[in-house]
Amino acid sequence: MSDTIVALATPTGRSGIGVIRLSGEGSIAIGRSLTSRQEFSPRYSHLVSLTHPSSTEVIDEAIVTYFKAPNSFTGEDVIEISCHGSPVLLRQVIDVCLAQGARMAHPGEFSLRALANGRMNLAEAEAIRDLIDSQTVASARQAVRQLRGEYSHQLQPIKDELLDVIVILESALEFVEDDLPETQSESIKLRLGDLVKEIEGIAATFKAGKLIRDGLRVALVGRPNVGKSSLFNALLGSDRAIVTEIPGTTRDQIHERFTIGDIPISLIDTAGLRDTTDMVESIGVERSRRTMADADIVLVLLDAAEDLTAEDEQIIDSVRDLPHLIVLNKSDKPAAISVADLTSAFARKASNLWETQTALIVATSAKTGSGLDHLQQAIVEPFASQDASSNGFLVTDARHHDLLVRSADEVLHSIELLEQHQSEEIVLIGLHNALRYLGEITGETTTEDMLTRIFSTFCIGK
Ligand SMILES: Nc1nc2c(ncn2[C@@H]2O[C@H](COP(=O)(O)OP(=O)(O)OP(=O)(O)O)[C@@H](O)[C@H]2O)c(=O)[nH]1
Ligand SMILES: [Mg+2]
Repeated sequence: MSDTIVALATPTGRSGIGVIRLSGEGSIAIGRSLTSRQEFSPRYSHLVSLTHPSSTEVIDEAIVTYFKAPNSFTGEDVIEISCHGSPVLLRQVIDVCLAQGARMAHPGEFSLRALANGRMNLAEAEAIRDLIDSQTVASARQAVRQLRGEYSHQLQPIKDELLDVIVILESALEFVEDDLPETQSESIKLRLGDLVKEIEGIAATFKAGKLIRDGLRVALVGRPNVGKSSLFNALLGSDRAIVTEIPGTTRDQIHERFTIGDIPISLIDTAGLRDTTDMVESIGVERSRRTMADADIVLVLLDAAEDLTAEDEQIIDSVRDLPHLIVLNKSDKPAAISVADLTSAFARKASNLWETQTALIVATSAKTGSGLDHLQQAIVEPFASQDASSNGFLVTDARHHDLLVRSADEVLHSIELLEQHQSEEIVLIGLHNALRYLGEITGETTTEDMLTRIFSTFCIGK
């Protein structure tokens, strides 16, 4: 018998309603002990007075809904109690549930039980987590697709095809004395080659999928006073960071989130980079350097109204091997440097300093807002997916991506072994691995249906 778990299903804090969820065999008994009601009809809302079991004190008026096993989210008896959303009250109700024999649920434990009871597969359970965590409409949409079983939908034909090939090779192993006939071996190689393309095609959507789910970390760096905090505020559309004309205003980093199109952006304002004897500022400078290394893209700000300084050059040099953009800010002021000047400076120095790439340069004014659209496009462009083959379904999870890549590698390796005329036994190892990796995405064990498939091709009596 599984123990009964309880948790608050809505966020902590004050709200109109707060929902407490119980799952397990003891749920219904706990529901009874909290109310004067003895029977709950499944899937009906019952308006009840919640009372403390040890006294007759009424705690709240609530709606109780009973989901009878196995027709519930977890597959067990589930009771949902919708109370008024007072943290004090909700705590009290949970305490009563605990006193009546429930225990606090671990994170994700309701979904885990749903998985254990076959109510959903692993990819679907992961989709629930992603849906709750999603930061944009696009990532929520992907999670819903995955939740509705689209993974199985995408992977099933691939798994079927892989199984077919496995069956042929297993049968050959069993019945054929010599090697596979050349024609059959050729056709198997072709079929496996197509499979590799299909698996790799799905895996390739991860670039776009990761982008809409996790987004990008974008760091603003530059020497003091070039307008990092001003640009930070302008991109967010709020006066979040302190801006003054005093160099060294920003001491600590500030993170804020916003979106560019469908892509969540975590924007980081940093302390201006310079040699300083000020203790606090130098810690800030050290942090800025670390942030640069961790960012998906670094925006190096320059002041368009001042000549390039040695500090600017040092900063540009330090991001040379990192993905970065050069932002020529304060472009509303009379220009001391222009995009054209900088481009030719880069070209001149191409042999030594900025040799690896022609940096993209964008002119902006944090003051007037000019160039901000262009900058936003330039930030996301290198990450946007060029591949349109995905029919809209995207792999968003690194675990799934890893399994797809490993699966494709195994199939590729098997093709190589076939080409070397290795025995079916050896070729099959990789194909079984590939199938297992695909099965791990949805969390199923494929062994049993594989056996059924294989034996169904055997003749009676064998
Ligand atoms: N004209 C003009 N002034 C700007 C622009 N961007 C920033 N400024 C001014 O430049 C000064 C410095 O701006 P900040 O945003 O504090 O600069 P910062 O790079 O964050 O500076 P530190 O935090 O000291 O490293 C302020 O007086 C801003 O008003 C711009 O695009 N045009
Ligand atoms: Mg600043």
